[in-house]
Amino acid sequence: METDIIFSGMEKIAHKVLAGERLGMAEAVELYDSHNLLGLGRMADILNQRKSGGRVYFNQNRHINHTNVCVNRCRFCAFGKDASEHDAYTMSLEKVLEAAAKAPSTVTEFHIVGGLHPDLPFSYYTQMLSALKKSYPHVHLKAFTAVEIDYFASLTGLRVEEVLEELIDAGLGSMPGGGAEIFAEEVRQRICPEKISGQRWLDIHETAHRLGIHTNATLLYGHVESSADRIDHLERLRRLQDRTGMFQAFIPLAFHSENTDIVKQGTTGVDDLKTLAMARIYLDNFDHIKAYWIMLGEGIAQISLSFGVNDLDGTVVEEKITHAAGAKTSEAMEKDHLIHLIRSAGKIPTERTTLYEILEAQP
Ligand code: V47
Repeated sequence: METDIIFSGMEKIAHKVLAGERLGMAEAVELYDSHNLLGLGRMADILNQRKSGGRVYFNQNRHINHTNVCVNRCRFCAFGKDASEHDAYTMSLEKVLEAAAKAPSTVTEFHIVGGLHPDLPFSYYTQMLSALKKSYPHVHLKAFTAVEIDYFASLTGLRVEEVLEELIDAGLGSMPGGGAEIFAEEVRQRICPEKISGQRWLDIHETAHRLGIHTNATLLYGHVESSADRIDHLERLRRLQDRTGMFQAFIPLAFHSENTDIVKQGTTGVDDLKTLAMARIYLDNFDHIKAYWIMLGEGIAQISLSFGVNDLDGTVVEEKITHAAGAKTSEAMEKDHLIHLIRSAGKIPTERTTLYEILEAQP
């Protein structure tokens, strides 16, 4: 039977997954380490089809990175700078508004993240959100990673809840998934010793969820971690999602090594596809698995739509973080091209808002 061939060597796990049962960590590592890429992909595709019925979501967004000055100098990051470096920058609020003004009027989301600046006051961030909201009331503000929220709490002496409440009052709509990196303590210590712990990242997302704020989650993979570390990361996210249900999308981030302190070739196409498919299979309580084409390249991002992915991010515009680390992709994609990629993968391009309300489906 065809199913026997495609799931060759992974029949027992395939049976369990397709029956809708949860995988344990040991089984997931076994699956991850198998070389049956098509079997893994087929499982993920079947689950994805059941959840999304062939829809692939995308949104029209613009990234705004207000500063690259950062007191945390993570070893994997080529974006963060000391204030004294020649290419350090910090945008005034006028410059932030100018950047926003360059976005086409069809943009529905600003994705705003930056470094941990030693001198900017918390009012800079609340004023930024208020000013953007005033000029663009219809645009959703997906802003600040848990790492930034933690930093604002230490800047102000406020509790995380209080920081979030002030940001919500100023216009915060949801939080992006950055800063999660890898939760496994030993590996996290090696790649970003100054960053908040994985548990702190999870606690801040839980607090945001309690306040009604949806968030995303990421995993930085392809550096010095093992497949067991990756599954451990997914396990911690799955447990939190069981409690809150407020994560929207999971986005694996493929490590780029140029200008970083970690010497490593980039991830491979097979590893990228396996990671996206594993995420769909393991994170059975996440609705959306997102491919970030900026990091994956257009080709792998498109193929991933048959490996469990139901969301393709996005029009983006002016991506800085991955390009500082050597990304060869362009920094933006036209909506029509996104639609073309999705449609020619046999899927239904579906334009969404940040909160996954459907704006336009194009069968
Ligand atoms: O927080 C930093 C990671 C993140 C590198 O939530 C790197 O919708 C690879 O979080 N190689 C920023 N990754 C991107 C991000 C994101 C992207 C798209 C959508 C969403 C979302 C979130 O990129 C950082 C960090 O985790 N990163 N340096 C690097 N050299």
